[in-house]
Amino acid sequence: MTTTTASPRGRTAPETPLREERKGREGDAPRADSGLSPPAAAQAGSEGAAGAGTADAPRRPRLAIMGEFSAGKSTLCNLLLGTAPLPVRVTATQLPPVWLSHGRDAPWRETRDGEQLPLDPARLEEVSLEETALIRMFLDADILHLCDLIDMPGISDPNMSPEVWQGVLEKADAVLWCTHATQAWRQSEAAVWAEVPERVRARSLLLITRCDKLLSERDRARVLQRVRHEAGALFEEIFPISLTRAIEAEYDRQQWIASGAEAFSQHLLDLLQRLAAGEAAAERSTAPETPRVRPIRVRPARVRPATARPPRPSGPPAGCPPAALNPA
Ligand SMILES: Nc1nc2c(ncn2[C@@H]2O[C@H](COP(=O)(O)OP(=O)(O)OP(=O)(O)O)[C@@H](O)[C@H]2O)c(=O)[nH]1
Ligand SMILES: [Mg+2]
Repeated sequence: MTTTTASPRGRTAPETPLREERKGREGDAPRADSGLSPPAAAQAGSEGAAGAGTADAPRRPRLAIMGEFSAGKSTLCNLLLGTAPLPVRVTATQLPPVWLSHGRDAPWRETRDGEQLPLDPARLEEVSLEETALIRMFLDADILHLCDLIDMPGISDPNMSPEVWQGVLEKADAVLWCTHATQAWRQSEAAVWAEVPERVRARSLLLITRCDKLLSERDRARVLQRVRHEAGALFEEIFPISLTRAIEAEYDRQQWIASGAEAFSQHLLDLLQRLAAGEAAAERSTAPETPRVRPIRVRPARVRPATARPPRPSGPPAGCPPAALNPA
């Protein structure tokens, strides 16, 4: 992970990602590395704090990762990030929403009272659920050039009041919903999904995770058919995937494709470009000057330990999966 260790001072900020929609104007935004503490940078609308682009670009699309506990939400986030800053466990992690943006600022958490306090990323799981509404983290990850990722708590977590994730969801542009293959698309999931605004639902993706747990092709086909029947109309697209096999695949193209990651990541890239174009169009309708949308290319990403990330090679070796996400 590439966050810095500078500690922000605790303070109360009137404008935060959680409580106030960012207007998407970057002309007044200082750079994320401007030396402001993270809360101050957030108030000023820095790149890292608000998922914004450069001074002439609209803010980045925001993807919320949702689903039942242990559905693979954090595993998916780590796969997309190509590193592993988020804890992945068999049992529920019971973390508040974790909002990840591009940048190098130190992480912080926002209390339910709106106070922003410094946070030790190595002690993420010690964060008090009762007191904390949101965690903000900043990474120098390729995917975060294209979008912000928000790793949400499990929808049925009894310790997490729905208001917490509902407040964050209001800020999202689309959702990547993870559902366990072995118990896919339960009533509890459908009930929560019905509460999500149509604006978000229409461009969201459903991932049937843990497909490696379905042992026969026949079982996989059956589950996919049922989920398509029950939820096909509720999502833009549905993808069966094994997240663990996608992570293990690294540059093994055949395993990457077989895991389902290829089809999903190609669609995700397309979705992000459409979301970015939509943001740009919204900007054009209100701003006098036309903002630019960053062009993106496809290049592989791999999951590496958060603490020991080697330098990215200048180019992928022959035969690597051209599927994961990387900006130009
Ligand atoms: N076999 C298999 N295991 C998976 C897959 N995706 C995730 N897991 C495992 O499922 C467990 C839970 O994964 P997490 O990513 O922590 O799930 P989560 O949805 O973030 O869980 P909470 O944050 O607790 O709600 C971990 O042991 C993962 O390794 C998958 O595709 N296949
Ligand atoms: Mg998790």
